[in-house]
Amino acid sequence: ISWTAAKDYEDILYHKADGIAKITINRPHKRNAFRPQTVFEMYEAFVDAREDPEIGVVLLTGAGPHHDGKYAFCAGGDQSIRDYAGYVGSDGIPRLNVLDLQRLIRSLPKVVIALVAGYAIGGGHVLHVICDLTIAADNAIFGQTGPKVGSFDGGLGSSYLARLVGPKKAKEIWFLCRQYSAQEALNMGLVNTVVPVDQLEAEGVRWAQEILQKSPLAIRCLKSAFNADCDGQAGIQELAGNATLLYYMNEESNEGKQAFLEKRPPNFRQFPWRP
Ligand code: 2NE
Repeated sequence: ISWTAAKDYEDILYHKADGIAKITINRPHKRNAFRPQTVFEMYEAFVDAREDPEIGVVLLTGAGPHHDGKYAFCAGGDQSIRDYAGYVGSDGIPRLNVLDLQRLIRSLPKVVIALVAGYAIGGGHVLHVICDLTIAADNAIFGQTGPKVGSFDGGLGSSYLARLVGPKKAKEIWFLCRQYSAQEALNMGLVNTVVPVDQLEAEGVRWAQEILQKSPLAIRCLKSAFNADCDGQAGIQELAGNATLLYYMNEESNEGKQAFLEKRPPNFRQFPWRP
């Protein structure tokens, strides 16, 4: 696949090719830990991918390996700039803006696949959890650290994790802060497959290409249906929004609009009340 740089950023790389967008966290010296700037850039790239009708799948990954040979997907929030009330950027304002990014990924009407090589730790682990699919390299290491470093994610980072691996396992992951291998992650349903690290991106592209052969509207509705109950009213809003989208594409809906524009009563009697 021949990637084209879609935009230049400081903390991430953003590429596109043949219906696929690739967002790469590019702070390998920090095991790809994120600062507010990193998250703002990822947010912008995800919005760009959402708005681009050519794009159906987004790959989220981490740059690497670093000079020491180690790989990382993401090691969570950058602890060196963590201060009272959050992570502090160049504007001096503390933020937890990764939560906005989590919601964007959840509600993106396209498939997001995490490609995890090396560490997916802390808030970086949560990022892969909320992606629709995860492909792990054989060197991937998964874990939460919150209670060890004075943090926690009680939102999707715990409730949705519990849906993936079950409540007992999710509590173990958070309470003990252990690290788990790719094979252990596969066994507990935390990832979809494990591949050799040098085949990670190629495997991600293969999965994306397979998805791109499918019906965009079917995938869109399925994603919101899978997420609706866990996402509460916002999930139902998204699912219902898809129903409205489909209705707008239907003659019955068009009759209402046309009648209004033509200043006549709508003729809905021509449409059946289906069983
Ligand atoms: C990821 C892990 C296990 C890797 O260990 P190792 O031994 O392979 O690498 P090392 O030496 O720890 O890290 C390499 C360099 O990356 C930096 C380190 O400080 C080190 O820098 P130098 O000493 O070479 O200058 N680095 C790694 N992770 C960093 C981080 N998160 N922030 C800043 N610098 C980091 C090991 O590095 C590790 O355990 N990292 C910390 C993981 C962690 O606790 N993350 C935060 C969890 S809280 C969170 O993400 C969060 C949340 O809970 C709620 C909302 C938002 C965020």
